Amino acid sequence: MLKPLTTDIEALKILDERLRWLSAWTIHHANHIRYNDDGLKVGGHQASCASMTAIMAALYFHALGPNDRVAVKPHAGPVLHAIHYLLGSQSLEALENFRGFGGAQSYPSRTKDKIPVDFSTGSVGLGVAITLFASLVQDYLTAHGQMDEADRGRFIALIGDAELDEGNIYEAIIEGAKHDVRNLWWVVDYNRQSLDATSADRMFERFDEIFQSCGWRVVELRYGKKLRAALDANPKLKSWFETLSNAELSALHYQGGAAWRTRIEAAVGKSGAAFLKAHDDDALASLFTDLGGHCMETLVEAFDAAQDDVPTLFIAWTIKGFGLPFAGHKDNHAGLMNPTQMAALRDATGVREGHEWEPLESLGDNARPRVEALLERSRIAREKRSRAFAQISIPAIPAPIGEEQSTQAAFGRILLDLSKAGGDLADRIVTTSPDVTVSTNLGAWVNQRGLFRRSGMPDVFAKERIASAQKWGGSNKGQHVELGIAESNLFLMLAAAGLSGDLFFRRLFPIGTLYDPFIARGLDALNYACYQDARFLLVATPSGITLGPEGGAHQSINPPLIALGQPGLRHYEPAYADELAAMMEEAFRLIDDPKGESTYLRLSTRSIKQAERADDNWREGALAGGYWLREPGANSEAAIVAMGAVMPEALAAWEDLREDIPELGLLAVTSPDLLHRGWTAAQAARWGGERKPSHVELLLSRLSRGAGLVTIADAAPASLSWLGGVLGQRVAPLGVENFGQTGNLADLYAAYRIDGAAITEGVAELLLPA
Ligand SMILES: Cc1ncc(C[n+]2csc(CCOP(=O)(O)OP(=O)(O)O)c2C)c(N)n1
Ligand SMILES: [Mg+2]
Repeated sequence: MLKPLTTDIEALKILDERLRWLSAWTIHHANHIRYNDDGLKVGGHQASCASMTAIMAALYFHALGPNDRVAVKPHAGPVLHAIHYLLGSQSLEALENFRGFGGAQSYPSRTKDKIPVDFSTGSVGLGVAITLFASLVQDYLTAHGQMDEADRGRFIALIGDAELDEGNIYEAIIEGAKHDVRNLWWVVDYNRQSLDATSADRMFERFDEIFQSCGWRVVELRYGKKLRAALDANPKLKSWFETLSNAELSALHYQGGAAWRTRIEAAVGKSGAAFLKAHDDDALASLFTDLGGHCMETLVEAFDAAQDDVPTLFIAWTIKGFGLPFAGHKDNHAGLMNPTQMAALRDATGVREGHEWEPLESLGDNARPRVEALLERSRIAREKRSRAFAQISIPAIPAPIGEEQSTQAAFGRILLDLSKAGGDLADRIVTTSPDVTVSTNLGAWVNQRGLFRRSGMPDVFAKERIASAQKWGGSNKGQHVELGIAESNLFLMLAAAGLSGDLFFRRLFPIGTLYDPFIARGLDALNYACYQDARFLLVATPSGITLGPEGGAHQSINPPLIALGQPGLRHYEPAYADELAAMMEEAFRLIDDPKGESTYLRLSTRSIKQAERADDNWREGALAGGYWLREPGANSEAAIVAMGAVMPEALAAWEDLREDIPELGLLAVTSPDLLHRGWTAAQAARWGGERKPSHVELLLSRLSRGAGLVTIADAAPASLSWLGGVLGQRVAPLGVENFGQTGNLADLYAAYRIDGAAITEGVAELLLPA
């Protein structure tokens, strides 16, 4: 049932026009007015903004509720800033400094922008899909009684039509269908143009079918009221109009009334005569721009009609650059109006020269209070909220007992023990995995805590009494979200769950598991999660060539390097179970620390003899990135530097060489990432006058200046070889630079030269006189 139209459509139209003006002006100011001292193009997307000002006005000033959250298409960032400027939550300085240092960001950014940004966007497709996972997290929280039903909101993505080519969107809706997601509105700004040109025609017909088969309602807003009436009155004209290709339609929008007339005359002949007579060229141009996405009545009606929780895709037809001189031109994506064109737009909008930034400039006495009333109503709903942290006490996590263990098995044990012990942390942990739950050792945890399914899922095998180690029943109290094999979805799920404190005021402790090599599959989504400062624990296992016979395409080499270059993600690579326990405790603490970050644990299936500890002194070093597993002698000339699963080889080589080189040390690196960060931070601090050596400098200064380091890891050798640069020590880097061969460990380690013999040779070479 349609809700009656109580909305002040006229006031919304005024706001639409204001948004078009202010977004264009903000970009113009940054490009043509602000002093540019380096000559670099500033840029901005006036056409992409103009395309969706009506949609955004209808949403922000009419349809959005206080708990609704929106991902705005990156290139409409200036419209979002304009909205907040009108609402009083964006400053003039930030707009004047659009795309400048500290100013309003090019693309909406949660962490860098001062206005409330619900989801950062920029890499197209990701902002769309995260809304789906945020909705899933909301369902999770309400089902678990951690969030009030009354605080539920809707998740909205404003999408560019070309953005729909991003495959991650389809991975997301497939996953969403399995979980019966709801409370989603995705609004496509269907301007039929991408960056390069007009977009291909054929595929778009299919999009609605794809969405519908995933359980979505598809609402096409093709026509505005006026255009629909005109075309309905003239069926021939309508069928001709509907055969126009994207390129033809865009070209006509650009060319204007006279071109429409010529084409209509040629296409429908006499049956169009009366219609053409009734419209002069200007009226024709204006009528044909009355597409659904520019017609306020149509938009408001459509949003009002979709008040249930069925996920809904709105396809709103628009014109890229609507109302601007390059409307419809295929090259307008990064097009900027020149000063003359800008002045014409200013005059047409009724803005006086010199008053360009006035929010409600030149509004008459009649319109002003009505527009102000709309703004006032929306203001309450759009305030920036502070981030919420759980502030729970993270319990000490004891190391699992066992003389021989793999870090992967220890991970499973730690979670199982946590679950059994219960408590705040265990209740707030949510695990997720793309179909590798069992093989990454999450199984015991899932047996304890269950799968999350909003509407329940029977464990058929258990019911039939078929023996299985794994329970596989779902309920709305389960704490594991099982995903299909789509690593991009894993990272988007971690992003959404990792923002639960920000979005829902309830911090979860998300843990995601996958095989280490497949991080690469979801890398942009991982980066996207970190960019928004989502907090989670990523457990990647197995890793390296140490998985032996499993081999081949499952071997991972470069993730430590990826982690080294990824802000917001701390890499730990433990060799022993006690290190892992300390790291997990630290990772949970970091999730809940306003200044914390996410953690990536690179684990292994190799069972190794555990370290005998005389005390706890190793712990602090292990958390800081490394510690001396075997102390070097005074002024030592050499050290073995090893990370993770190859520690037994390093220890054995150390034992062998000790007789000849009694001062030889063995440095266990637990995080090249932290060592490197500490090194550069200490250097930066020195320039500021603070002289405090970093952890890695302290570690390496135990050796002589000219000492040699043999570095070894089951990873790219560059993960550790940089250590030679810290104090200028020489390095023999061992590691894996090739992959794809199966084999047992001895064969593989020998072939790739990460065995004891290679270490011995490396040490010998470094100690031999040149
Ligand atoms: C992952 C990714 N690839 C490429 C780009 C560069 N890019 C920015 S916008 C755009 C085209 C967008 O077209 P559309 O989604 O239709 O948006 P419009 O500007 O037409 O509204 C491209 C290719 C990007 N931002 N992200
Ligand atoms: Mg487009």
